Amino acid sequence: MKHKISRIGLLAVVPLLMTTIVLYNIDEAYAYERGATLEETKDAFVETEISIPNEASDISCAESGSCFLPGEVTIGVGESVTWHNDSGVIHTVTSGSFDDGPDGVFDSSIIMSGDTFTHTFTETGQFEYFCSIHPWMTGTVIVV
Ligand SMILES: [Cu+2]
Repeated sequence: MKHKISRIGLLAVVPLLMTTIVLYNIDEAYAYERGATLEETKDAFVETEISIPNEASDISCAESGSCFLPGEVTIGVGESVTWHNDSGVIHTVTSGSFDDGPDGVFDSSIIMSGDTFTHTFTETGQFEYFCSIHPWMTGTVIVV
């Protein structure tokens, strides 16, 4: 019985180890291919997630700050933010403000229910955004 357990353990560990080694090498190869270090390449894959919840289409989310969850994120240069439309209705993620209009940094156009939008931030700064369908929906991405 003891033998059986260790053999099963080995069967599980060996493929896992091999997968890890293969994945690490793919990462490294990809980094070199782009002329970047492995660290720089890993940084580029850091992704921050923001949820658009069902409550977003109700104006009261503005008071509780829950139109985008979280409403404010801080990321590093070169990192990405992905917005998930977890609600049952359409939204947009548009940089700028409803009063001043889109500033052209990013604009998802319509995000269908269940879909996502990703933007990679290549410069530092504070980026305000809103939903062009529900103007009370606002959020901030701070890039340092
Ligand atoms: Cu919206």
